[in-house]
Amino acid sequence: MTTPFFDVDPILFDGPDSDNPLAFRWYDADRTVLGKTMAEHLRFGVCYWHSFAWDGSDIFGAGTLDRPWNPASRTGDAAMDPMAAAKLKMSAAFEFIDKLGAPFFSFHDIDIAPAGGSFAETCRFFDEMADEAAGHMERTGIELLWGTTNAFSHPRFMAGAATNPDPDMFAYAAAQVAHCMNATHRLGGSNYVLWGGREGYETLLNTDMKRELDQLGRFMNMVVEHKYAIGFQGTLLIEPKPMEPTKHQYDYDVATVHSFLQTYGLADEIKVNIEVNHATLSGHDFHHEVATAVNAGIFGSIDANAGDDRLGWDLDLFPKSVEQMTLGMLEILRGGGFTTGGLMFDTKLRRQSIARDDLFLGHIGGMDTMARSLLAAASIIEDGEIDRRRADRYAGWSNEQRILDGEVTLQALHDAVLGDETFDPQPVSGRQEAIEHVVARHIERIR
Ligand code: XUL
Ligand code: CO
Repeated sequence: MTTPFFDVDPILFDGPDSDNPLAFRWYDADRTVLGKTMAEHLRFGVCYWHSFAWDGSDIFGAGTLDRPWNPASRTGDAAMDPMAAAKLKMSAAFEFIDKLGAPFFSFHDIDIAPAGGSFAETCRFFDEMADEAAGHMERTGIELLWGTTNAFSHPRFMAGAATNPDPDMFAYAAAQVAHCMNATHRLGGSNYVLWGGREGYETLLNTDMKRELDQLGRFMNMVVEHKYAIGFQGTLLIEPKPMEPTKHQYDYDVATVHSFLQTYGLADEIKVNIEVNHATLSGHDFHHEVATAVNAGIFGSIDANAGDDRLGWDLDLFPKSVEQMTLGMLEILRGGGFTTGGLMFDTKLRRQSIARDDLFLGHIGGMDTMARSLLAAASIIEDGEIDRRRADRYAGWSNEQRILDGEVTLQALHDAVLGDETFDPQPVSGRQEAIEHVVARHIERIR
């Protein structure tokens, strides 16, 4: 056993009245809610990149965080052998996830292993670190929610990966994805995520959008073919995002991804990984994105985080708004909950949060926000008033199903309205304020 990195004891549930910042007030893993435990509903995961790979830098300044394995961080040791650094990082990551009590983790290929001098050497490093992860998983019982490929940070991908004008870059990204999918399969991953980091454009003046979308469609079909070739049982997920880093990203939002999947014959093969702050960036509410995915039958998993009302860049903050997340959890529960997906904290500390236990405080706050939101959403569902009010708004349709069944023409409706002089439908209140009061009451009263 290596020396612990975090001077923190395992995090326990201590109840809503607790003042202990290193305890859960709402996340009680074994508590039953709507017939399942909280742990089964929420399926929490910790991401490797922001929590362990990120150095604390922003576009104006250098790495502030205490990450001895990362030479670009404040305490980084440039002399450390890269594989020794990767192993130190991994033991700290598993120590953290284990003490936090999250059942899952996720990684990009480049988060867990250093780059080699060639693709073959990079693959050797990566495979050794995947084996190392298997050992930690075996020892702790932590499982892999998803693996993913970083085909956006290296300069070779500056003009995209699958959508790159150069087929050699497409080939490089394909090789990387195949290798990372194989490792995700070996590690028993529940999902494989594809975020189109630079699959988009800066200007149409130099971009053939139709060609790039066709390239992306072929790439995703190759990913599906590979899934079957290796027998991977997990779910493939695309993560929508409207912009950042490129001015326009092709996977703009859930509806755009659904249309892309339909166009390229992939709608039964790939689902979505919805990120809360990406929803905000696309001009949608988080719960809108969840409901859109559920309606389309492509709801998969969540990257749970938040933005900031006054800062534009994708900040990936830990979620704090119980109201925002209650509305999201309500749509997740209405959709039947997670199957292979879960709640991944694709989140970052603030650049000034440099104490080692800050990482615990961020995750505990996020998990409590989600647990409290689950309780509020479950309470809304059990109570039934909101669902009743919603159903009531459409009650008139129960006598008019034939319109929707195609038995009535536009002309027939015209003739019927024209022929009935007493026909004068009256508007009724949407009762939005009343329903918002109901939501507030549930949030206030849950315990
Ligand atoms: C970027 C983002 C990624 C994906 C995985 O905005 O969310 O970290 O979750 O590549
Ligand atoms: Co994400």
